[in-house]
Amino acid sequence: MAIDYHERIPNNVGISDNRALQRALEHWQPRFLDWWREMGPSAFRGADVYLRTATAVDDKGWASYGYVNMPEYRWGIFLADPVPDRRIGFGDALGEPVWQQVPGEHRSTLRRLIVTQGDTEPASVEQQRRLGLTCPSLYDLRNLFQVNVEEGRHLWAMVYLLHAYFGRDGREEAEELLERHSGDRDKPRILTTFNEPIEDWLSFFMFTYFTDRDGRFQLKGLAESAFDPLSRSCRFMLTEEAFHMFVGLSGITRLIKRTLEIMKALRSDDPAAVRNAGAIDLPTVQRYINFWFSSALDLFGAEISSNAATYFATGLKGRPDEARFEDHRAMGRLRLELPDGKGGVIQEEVTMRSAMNEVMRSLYVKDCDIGVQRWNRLIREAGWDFRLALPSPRFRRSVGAWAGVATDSDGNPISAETWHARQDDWLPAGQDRAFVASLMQRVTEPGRMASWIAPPEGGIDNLPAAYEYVRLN
Ligand code: BYC
Ligand code: FE
Ligand code: FE
Repeated sequence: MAIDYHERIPNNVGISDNRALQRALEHWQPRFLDWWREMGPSAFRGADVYLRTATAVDDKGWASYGYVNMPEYRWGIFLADPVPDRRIGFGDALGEPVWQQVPGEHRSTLRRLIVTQGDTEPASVEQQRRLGLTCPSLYDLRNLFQVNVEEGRHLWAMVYLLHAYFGRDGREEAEELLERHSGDRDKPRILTTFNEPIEDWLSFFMFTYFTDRDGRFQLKGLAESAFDPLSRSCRFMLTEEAFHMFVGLSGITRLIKRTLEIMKALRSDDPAAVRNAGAIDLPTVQRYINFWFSSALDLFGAEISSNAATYFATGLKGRPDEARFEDHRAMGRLRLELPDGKGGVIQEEVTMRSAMNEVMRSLYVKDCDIGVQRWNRLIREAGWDFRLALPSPRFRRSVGAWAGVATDSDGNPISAETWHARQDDWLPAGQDRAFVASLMQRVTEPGRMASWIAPPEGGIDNLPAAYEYVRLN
């Protein structure tokens, strides 16, 4: 179905055929806009931003570009087209037709999954709200805002499902999605990572590289869901997520390129010298990787999880790209390495289904490593010995078997004293954050870049990098 932009809420799900649903969503819409004004991007209120808006949901030609004053962005409800005769692809109900309604017995579990997903979307906008004040270029500012409006739309996607399929409970949950706030003491966001402040652009690029990538994996799992409206929502969200991955990967890559230019000019990799020259030294980049990667790993849940086993068995949530797996019932077993509680490691074999979170996490770790290897190639080609690396998945965990177990960045258990003595080697310390903050100066002249980042290889929508992507007015 084509997207209808004449309606108050653009959509391709025919909400005007269901008056009660339309009214409920039109009631939520002004609350969303109030939230956006209060908790969304805090700078450049009157600016016109060169944004992409969805115009169709197929793979090709689904976007149009143009200047938008952000609160007037046309957020709406877009589902990917249905797959004819779609069947459940995994779990106990393998091969049965997918559901167009929520089965009563899965109602509360499914609602919880949708609420958890929905909660992350506005949370990320809240976390990023002050970054515009210190944008390194207009190009980057525009990309930040593009990510923000799309996360806003991802919230719409989950709110539609809550309103359309979960009755009164769903409407209440939709209200609460605007009442919890990132980092709020009384009403925080549900998952820990989404309560971490994002105060500088290095953190923003790390977040889009690592945290949005968790989003991609979770959305891929939910795109397999037997609940077809959820699957169709997530499939369309994934088309937008590709850009968020690009922002993270290209952002860190450009930052490293700039650092390598400075190191070449200085003929030195001395962090103090690199910092003096206005770039971010590679050991600092490594500490930010350690922080955001370990935080993102927690988002996959516990290594052994009966919740995860249930999601899989009942068809609520599959593995990313489920079709690529051989055994869609996942009847095998998996060997895990777990802490023994005495400073050592034990091997334990568990059912594959109960280890589903770990299966997803391992796929995610491999995907994260691809970018790290690309950055290392740049560093090697520039003639330096330094190498970036992902820390061990055991490192600094707050959820699951390794939660609270002190390890070094290679995952070897260490004493609490060693942890305290060495954590500043592994994680951004106050002075790292202060240094990075000192570089965050707003640059708004078209085509100019802040000192610490190289220009992009190209612009957006085939325009040059120096295009005026944001008109400040
Ligand atoms: N923080 O059985 P377990 C995105 C809780 S990102 C705090 O392993 P489960 C985006 C858990 O609730 C993708 N608590 O849990 C990115 C449980 O509590 P109870 C977001 C946590 O359910 C960037 C207990 O620990 N989407 O889209 O298997 C920008 C036991 O854990 C955390 C989803 O997450 C945590 N990190 O797994 C914008 C998909 N982790 O029941 C957007 C939907 C676990 O004991 N969510 N707990 O009180 C899920 O699939 C699952 O809820 C989780 C957790 C994988 C997150
Ligand atoms: Fe999202
Ligand atoms: Fe995203």
